[in-house]
Amino acid sequence: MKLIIAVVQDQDSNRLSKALVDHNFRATKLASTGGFLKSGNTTFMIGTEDIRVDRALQIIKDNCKSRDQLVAPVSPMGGNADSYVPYPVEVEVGGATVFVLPIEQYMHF
Ligand code: 2BA
Ligand code: 2BA
Repeated sequence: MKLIIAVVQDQDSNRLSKALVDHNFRATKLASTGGFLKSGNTTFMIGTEDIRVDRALQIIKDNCKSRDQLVAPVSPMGGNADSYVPYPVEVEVGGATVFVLPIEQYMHF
């Protein structure tokens, strides 16, 4: 079995959740925060059999869009003025950042 960890944008999380259920995948959703933008995103944990991993990845791909997001400048007060960017910067976020990990044991008590 594998554990798929997928960080997706909040806007895509309901659609992805529904698609996973529709395709009979079990999943857990966690509310998370991006280290860079410091805004909310959603982390899915999906435990599944090896042969179904590709299908799960395709569902994630089909349901998560990439979007441009503006990063507001943060005041250098108390921070490092060297890295201060005085104007908003656009970054491309997503569709999804995905990790696939081996599961040593899967138990359900
Ligand atoms: P954030 O950390 O809020 O990052 C949002 C977007 O900002 C990233 O989109 C990327 O385009 C940009 N970005 C992030 N760190 C950067 C940096 N050090 N320099 C320049 N630009 C940077 P994505 O790459 O699509 O990532 C979306 C979210 O996925 C991230 O939100 C983070 O929560 C997660 N993520 C991405 N890569 C990860 C990794 N290697 N490990 C753990 N989480 C990761
Ligand atoms: P939920 O996804 O809210 O699922 C609650 C219960 O609904 C499950 O109990 C199971 O009895 C049923 N269920 C869920 N998905 C189903 C499906 N596709 N088809 C038929 N029945 C389904 P548990 O199996 O005890 O799971 C409790 C919670 O543990 C789940 O909450 C989920 O958050 C997590 N979970 C279970 N299996 C997982 C997996 N393979 N990967 C990630 N999270 C899992």
